[in-house]
Amino acid sequence: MGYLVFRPPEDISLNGYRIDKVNQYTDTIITFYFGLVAAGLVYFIFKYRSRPGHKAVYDRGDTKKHIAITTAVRLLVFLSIDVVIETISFKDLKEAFCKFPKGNEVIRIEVMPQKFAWNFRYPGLDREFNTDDDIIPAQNQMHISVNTPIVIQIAPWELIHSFYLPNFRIKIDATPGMTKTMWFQAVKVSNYEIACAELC
Ligand SMILES: [Cu+2]
Repeated sequence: MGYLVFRPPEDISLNGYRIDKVNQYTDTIITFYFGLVAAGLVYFIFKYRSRPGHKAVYDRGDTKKHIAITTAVRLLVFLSIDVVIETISFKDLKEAFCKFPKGNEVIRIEVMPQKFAWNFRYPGLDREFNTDDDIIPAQNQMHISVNTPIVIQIAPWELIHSFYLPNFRIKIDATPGMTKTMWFQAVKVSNYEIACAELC
């Protein structure tokens, strides 16, 4: 299917293409339906306008025929938008995002939210957070290895914030009282932005 021109930030993650695919499908299908509805509206306004020899009438659209057409369109929209997007999303969750990597090569990082900033903590050699060998880099800096699964957890602090890595297609809300985890993997070496997607 040919997609509309839409240029997301460069994707350098293993599974980011899945997010892009859902976004592109959503953009394409809603643009198609919007175009269809807008064109129909213009066409019918013109066709049934008041003019000499033709009086405009008010129609409640509640005859059996109208209800049948409306139901068919609703069903079509539900099946081609909602059902398709849900199906792709659940497949992505099952095959990638909820399938957390395990093993010694996994790097764990704790993300500690702060107003307008992010702090990070690495567990050190013992692989446990909150021990003497934890490593804390300079503020707003997260260093990761390429081609290595990274599991991040957001500390459940009293702050609303949203951890956003546009180039990895990763976005997690920091929610007071909840420790949230997510994983991703880089496939390219470079420097990328760490953003916040929620005014803190
Ligand atoms: Cu924020």
